[in-house]
Amino acid sequence: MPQSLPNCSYRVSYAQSAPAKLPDSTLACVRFGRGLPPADDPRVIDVDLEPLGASPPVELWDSVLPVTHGEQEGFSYAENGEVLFGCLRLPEAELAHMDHAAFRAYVRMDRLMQKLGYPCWLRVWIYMADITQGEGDAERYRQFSLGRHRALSLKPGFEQNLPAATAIGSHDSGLVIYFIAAKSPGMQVENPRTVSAFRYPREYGPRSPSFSRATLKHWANTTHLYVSGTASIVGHESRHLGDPARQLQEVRDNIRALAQTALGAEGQGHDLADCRPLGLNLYLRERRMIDSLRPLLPQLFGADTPILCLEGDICRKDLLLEVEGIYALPGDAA
Ligand code: 3EB
Repeated sequence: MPQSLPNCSYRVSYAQSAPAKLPDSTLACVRFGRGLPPADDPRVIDVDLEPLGASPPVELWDSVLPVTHGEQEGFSYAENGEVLFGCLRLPEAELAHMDHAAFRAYVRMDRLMQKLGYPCWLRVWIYMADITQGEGDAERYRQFSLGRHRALSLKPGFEQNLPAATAIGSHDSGLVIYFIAAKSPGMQVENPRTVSAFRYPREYGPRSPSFSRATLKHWANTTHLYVSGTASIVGHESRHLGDPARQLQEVRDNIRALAQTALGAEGQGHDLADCRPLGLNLYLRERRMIDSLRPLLPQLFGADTPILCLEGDICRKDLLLEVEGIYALPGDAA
């Protein structure tokens, strides 16, 4: 059989439900929803955020190379020689000191990556219950950021090598962290319209959130831009308080600025509209916002863009929504 060179060792797709039995080629199967029946495959990652509307709530990461999967260091993981997918779940009982829990989680993540030979972080997803519970510096999210910073700042130059991230409040209890890592580094991309999160002023917490706005990664024959959870922030301030439609527009402008920065670094004179979205997630603080926002989605993010809408808390109380996703830069053959 003629073999064509794959553009990339994995594919992302969406489904209405998870396959009854995952094929050997699955790296990860992320199921969004509440009250899901338990799965017995460690590659299934359950995130208890309610999907809104008809969006297919299952994200499948499928490999074109042989996959090894298992459990180590408390993580479930799957790898294919190019990319490592890892997942850690912490029950509420282990989160009494969120700063310490975050520190330990990041140290363990790093240990797993080193051990399996994927030392380079690309992207991390963090879902925790009650993300904005607690006042001032005692807020869970701020305590999480404190511990994450303590772990990541152990490495010299860490602010030039931060993973893209999403941090969203989930519903039931506990913490789920999953991540992708590679054998060689991606490139951190920051947004000229917003202050880098790792340089936020003190008012947002005792230590700033250690994540990049996006990571750009060259694969065999394509380049992927992993866009962090992007909110209606300009400079370091939340914009358009109380107005979800204008927040969504500001988010699009931020994602466009990120894409332009990434494309500029690649020496490409393209725009966001030339990039191919593999999929976006839209997180809404209040589910009722979906009705007014849905008509805006095609015009802001493209008519054919798969968008999964989820009800979830944003980690700043004045923000109503956030968008994250993956884009393939122009020039791949797919
Ligand atoms: C922001 O830009 C909004 O702490 O990992 C977005 C994505 C946000 C990731 C994180 C936080 C994080 O500050 C919040």
